[in-house]
Amino acid sequence: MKRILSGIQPTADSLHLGNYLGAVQQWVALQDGNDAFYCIVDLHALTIETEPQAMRKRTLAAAAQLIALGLDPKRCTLFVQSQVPQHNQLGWVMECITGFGEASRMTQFKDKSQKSGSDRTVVGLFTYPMLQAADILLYQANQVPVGEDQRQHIELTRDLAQRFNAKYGDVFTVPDAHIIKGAAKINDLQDPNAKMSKSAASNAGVIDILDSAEINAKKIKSAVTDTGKEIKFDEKNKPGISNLLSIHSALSGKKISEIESEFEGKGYGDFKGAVAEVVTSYFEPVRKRAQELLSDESALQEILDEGGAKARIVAGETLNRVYDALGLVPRITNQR
Ligand code: ATP
Ligand code: LTN
Repeated sequence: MKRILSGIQPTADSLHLGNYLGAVQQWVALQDGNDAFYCIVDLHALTIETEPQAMRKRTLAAAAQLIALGLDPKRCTLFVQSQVPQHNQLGWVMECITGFGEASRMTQFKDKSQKSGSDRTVVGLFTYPMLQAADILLYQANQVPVGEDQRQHIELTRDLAQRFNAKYGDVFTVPDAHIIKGAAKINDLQDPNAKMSKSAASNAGVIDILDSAEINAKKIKSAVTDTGKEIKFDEKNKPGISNLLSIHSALSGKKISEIESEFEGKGYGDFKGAVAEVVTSYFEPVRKRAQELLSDESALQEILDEGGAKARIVAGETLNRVYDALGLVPRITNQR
């Protein structure tokens, strides 16, 4: 069985359509026939200043949404990163084998630090990819299902695993990114050249899974489209329409070409109406289920506790091997 690992940050009250299509839809599919670990990466979310109450609420809301979207805690291990201390411990080791220049080249760091300026950029944002590498390598993951924006971080993780193995002996599985063509980058409905993002300046182009059907239908109907009137997939000249075609196709299961011929001779209005229908009918039951799950927080916490216990066993085994390979002197008694 292959080992799968992925993570999502609790940085917003709701997950968005890009998170689902780029990542979580694959997480759900990969539960079967694999040994899958999925992690709510709250420590990564600390790189953005958050109110403690919001952090707690968002972590539980992320768990509820992941389950409502199809993760089954009986078929996968769902856990919270901060409950598994080995992530920080291996994170430090990763920091000690990463070059400063190498870390400085990470585009997510460059983009995010540029936006906030160096005085407001925390060091944790710089070391973020090394903690992410630890998340992955602790579980000896073979595959990491993520959206396109994470490709560089997975590349770094592979480099670090190979570097460690070459120097200290074969400890880590070198993971592959699992990135699905078509859904790997869903764009903002108001700015179809930018990725749909939780941290976007405006929420007008972001489809939140926990929003009502009315709100989401309205956002889709006011999506920015291109001049012209053909419903045709052409990312360069028609980024808005192409984005909507990708969304429709990923949720309806229809091929892009099928959707194009269905709308031949019809206008943008008809097409947007159909996309709104596909999206809202898909997520309406998810929203209801997530709200039900959120009404029993202790049941959610129990699921996460159980996941954490399973994760600590696997993570602990890897960390012991790492410390041993590095020559750190082990404790001879487990007491205290
Ligand atoms: P932010 O944009 O604020 O950094 P995010 O929306 O990217 O946050 P994350 O928790 O960082 O959310 O990402 C969770 C997963 O969702 C990752 O695998 C990421 O690649 C994927 N993802 C995020 N946005 C998109 C998108 N627009 N299209 C496809 N996949 C996406
Ligand atoms: N950086 C990722 C979140 C993340 C992650 C991981 C993804 C943290 N640790 C491990 C895959 C595997 C992001 O989506 N922004």
